[in-house]
Amino acid sequence: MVVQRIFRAVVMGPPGSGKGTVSSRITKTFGLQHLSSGDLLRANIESKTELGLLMRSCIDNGQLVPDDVISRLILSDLRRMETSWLLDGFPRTVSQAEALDGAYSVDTIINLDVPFQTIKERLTSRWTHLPSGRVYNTDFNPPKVTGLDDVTGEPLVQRDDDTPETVTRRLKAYQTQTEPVLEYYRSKGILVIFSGTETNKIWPHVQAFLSRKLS
Ligand code: G5P
Ligand code: MG
Repeated sequence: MVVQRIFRAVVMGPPGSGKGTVSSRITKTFGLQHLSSGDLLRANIESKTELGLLMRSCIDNGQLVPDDVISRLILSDLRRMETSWLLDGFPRTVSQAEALDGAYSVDTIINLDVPFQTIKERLTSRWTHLPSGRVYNTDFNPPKVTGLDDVTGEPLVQRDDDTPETVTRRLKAYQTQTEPVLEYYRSKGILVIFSGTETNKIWPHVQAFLSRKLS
């Protein structure tokens, strides 16, 4: 099904909850353009832009980058995109949510509610193709050839912020800075929560919800 009318959605959830995995399934199934704040920041680090160099230590330490920096980056990319889109990893603070609200009206917030214990186990076995943001997992969705991206054959890497200590800091940042955003959207009546420990069990519910929403 390809989206016919303007539709803007955000995928939220703690680090490692499956935002990237679910976003790529939504993109494939519904043809929505996907923008991930983390992929965008990592692309800046990879190509050594001034912004990437400045933000690197924040990201490697598991802290959020400043609101004004990320809001400017995302809003300027959204202006270049199609009118319908799917955001992943932004907004992550109430101030970012207000900045997004000032520019666009969002139809729905899909929140992936996955227990922290499940997340810690996943992230240490994640492998990423940095140029595309495609993610693999040695247990859950291994690449066809170990260490190589299925599409390009290029090498996969482990993210610098996927060490157990940094994951703990990222989860803490999520609790203190991002959980209040859920309340913000709940009060606007657009928050939908999908709970579970396995993406393959959560996904059919997300798919059914979006099919209903878009039909
Ligand atoms: P990111 O890049 O947005 P996070 O921490 O929010 O990073 P992350 O780590 O990218 O989120 P995800 O996208 O939610 O996780 O999850 P994923 O990659 O799809 O899945 C995680 C792993 O689990 C993968 O290996 C996947 O294959 C596997 N998996 C999925 N489902 C299952 C399953 O059912 N079972 C199993 N066994 N495995 C599964 O942000 C990074 C940093 O950038 C900065 C911050 O510093 C942040 O820490 N940043 C921002 N700062 C300020 N404001 C913002 N808006 C920012 N956005 C990014
Ligand atoms: Mg991600």
